[in-house]
Amino acid sequence: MLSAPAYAVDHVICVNNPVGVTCDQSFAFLGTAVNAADSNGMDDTIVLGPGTYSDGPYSLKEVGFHEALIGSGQGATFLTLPAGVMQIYLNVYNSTVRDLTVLMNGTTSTGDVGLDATTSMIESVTVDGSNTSSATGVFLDGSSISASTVDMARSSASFTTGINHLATGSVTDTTITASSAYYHSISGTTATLSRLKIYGAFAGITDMAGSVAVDDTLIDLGTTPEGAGLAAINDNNANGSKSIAADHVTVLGGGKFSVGAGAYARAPGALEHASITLTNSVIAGPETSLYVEATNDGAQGANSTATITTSYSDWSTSKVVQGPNGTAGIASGAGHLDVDPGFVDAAGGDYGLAASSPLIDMGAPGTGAPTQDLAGGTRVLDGNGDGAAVRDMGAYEAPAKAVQAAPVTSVTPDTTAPSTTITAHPGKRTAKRRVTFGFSSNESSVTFQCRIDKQAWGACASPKRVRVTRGWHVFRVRARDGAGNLDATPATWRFKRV
Ligand SMILES: [Ca+2]
Ligand SMILES: [Ca+2]
Ligand SMILES: [Ca+2]
Repeated sequence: MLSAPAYAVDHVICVNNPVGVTCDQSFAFLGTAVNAADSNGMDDTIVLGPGTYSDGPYSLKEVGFHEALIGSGQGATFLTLPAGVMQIYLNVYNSTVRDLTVLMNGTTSTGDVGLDATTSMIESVTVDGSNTSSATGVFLDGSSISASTVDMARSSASFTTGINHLATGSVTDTTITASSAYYHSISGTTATLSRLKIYGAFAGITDMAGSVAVDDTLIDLGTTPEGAGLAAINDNNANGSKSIAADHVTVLGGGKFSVGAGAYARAPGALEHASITLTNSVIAGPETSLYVEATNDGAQGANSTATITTSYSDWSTSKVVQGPNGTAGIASGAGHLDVDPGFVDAAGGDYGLAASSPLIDMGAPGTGAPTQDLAGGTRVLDGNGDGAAVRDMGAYEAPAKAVQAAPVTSVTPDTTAPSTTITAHPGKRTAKRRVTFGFSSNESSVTFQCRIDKQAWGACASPKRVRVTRGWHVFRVRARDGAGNLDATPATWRFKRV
């Protein structure tokens, strides 16, 4: 991954007097600065003061060198253009872009792209295309973006795309709003998405080829019909596989015929394999939670396959469409719940888990990644106070709850006396000088007291041997339980030594 160059070693070009920067060269216009940087045979950092720059479009791409374009902050430094057709506001190659806003003109925006980045790193940038239609906010080719906002028109009629992502790269800590929020393509490449807030209409995350790994992300489809939160799909007769691995993703909203997660391998003239793995996730809004569809025309040499595998996730409905030459299936593993997620305040847009949520500590057991939730908070926490930290389902981890003391069970006082039974004794008439008694009680944990004739009660245990003189005798024994209750009717045996 490319890193931002240090000012000290770069050639610093200043535009419009940025504060606190030592400049090697200064210009009044950004267009002039970009032209200089693109042809000077060295790495450059262009630093922009606050203000609006509209003398582009800008293309920062000197082959063999790394360039950087750094503003004075989102909402302070604006790059914009007058209305025009099919224009790219900022085009960068092998560059870093940071701390600025690209403001897209909504007058004639069809085909426009706010920021087109190849093998570049975008950080803390806002692309505002909220008045556009049929436009794309950010085009990433082998590039990554973090801590940014891509704000396109969201209505289904606007046909906007938030981020179109080719090849390998990451999207992190970013909010995307568009009618179709995020696309990935290019076979054999993986895009890594973490901690995103996605407000879409037709589509949240769509993988057309290759793989997408997404974690700790919220996808809200609004009320648009036929939207899909997670879709592995390419209907263009393109062979190959598309797969999405979703962990801690929450899908909300969706109108008629909407789908939470859909794997589609249905292009007739292609051998397709579409798969989605859903773990620790929540499908709360769409009409059909999980949808798989597979078929082809029979001339592809094998079946097309569509598969969804879920575990430790909350979802309700599913649909399997298996046409000719298709293999479609849903594998529901351990930990499936079908419950109301119990959000903190869904109406107010807070999709954290309330303390009473049935999703708390119901995710996959064990530690490991991810270790942060969508809010950047710690995973894993003990949200139910049972002393064991287990991950929650969905994008947010509920706060830790203090471990509860073991419940105090109310004890009914023991007021029942034990009873005592003599189990062994001499005959009524015996010639023996020493006789033996055995005895027991109906309660355990008792002690015994014995008495012979008029002697005092004394502690004893079974068997008890007693020495007796000739004549009649009486042996008594009584049990005493742990609560101190004493048998009021001692067991008695009368006998005569002859
Ligand atoms: Ca240069
Ligand atoms: Ca938890
Ligand atoms: Ca717990």
